[in-house]
Amino acid sequence: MTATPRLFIGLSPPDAVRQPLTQVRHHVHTRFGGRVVTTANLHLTLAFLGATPAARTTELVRLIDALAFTPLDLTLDQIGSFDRARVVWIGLSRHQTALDTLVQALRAELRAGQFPTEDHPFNAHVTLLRKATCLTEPVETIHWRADTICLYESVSTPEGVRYDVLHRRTV
Ligand code: 2AM
Repeated sequence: MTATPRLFIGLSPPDAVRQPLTQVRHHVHTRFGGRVVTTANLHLTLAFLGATPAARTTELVRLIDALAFTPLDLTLDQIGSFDRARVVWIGLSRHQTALDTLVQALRAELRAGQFPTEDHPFNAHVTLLRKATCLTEPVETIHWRADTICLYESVSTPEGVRYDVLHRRTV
C-alpha cells in the first residue's frame, strides 16, 4: 500500500451476480464499444474517499464494522451513462430507500470522522464500460441480495486499474 492509497467503499457482488453482470457487460460492449471493466473490478460505489493517509484505514475498518447494515435487495434493470465521464453502467430504475439510507448513514459517519464526503445526490450504479456512451434503456433484471460491503484500494498498474479489497464485511 502507498502512503496515501486511493480508497473507496462499495458493495461487492457475489459470483452469482457477477455472472449476469458480465453477460450484460458483453451485450453493451458489443453495442457501444469502449473498454470493459474486468469482472473482478465490478462493484457498486457507496462513497469515494480518494487519497487517504494509510494510517487512517483502521478507522475506516471500524467505521464499516459499526455501520447499520443489513442485506439489501437490489434490482438492477437499467442501462445508462455518464456522458462526460464516458462511463456506461447498470443501475436501478426505481429508487431504493434502504440503499439511500445506507449511503446517508455512511456519509454521516465519514463526516463525523472528518473524512472527505460527497454532497451530490447518490446515483447507484455498477460501471460496466469506460470510454463509451450509450442511451438509457431497460435491460433484463438482475436481482442482487447485497450483503457485503468492502473498503477498496484503487491501484494503478501497467495492465490497468485494480480494486484491492482491504476489508470485507458480510452480514
Ligand atoms: P464509478 O463508480 O462511476 O465507476 C474507484 O475509482 C471507484 O470510485 C469507481 O467506481 C469510480 O467511479 C468511483 N468514484 C466516485 N467518485 C469518484 C471520483 N471523484 N474520482 C474517481 N472515482 C470516483
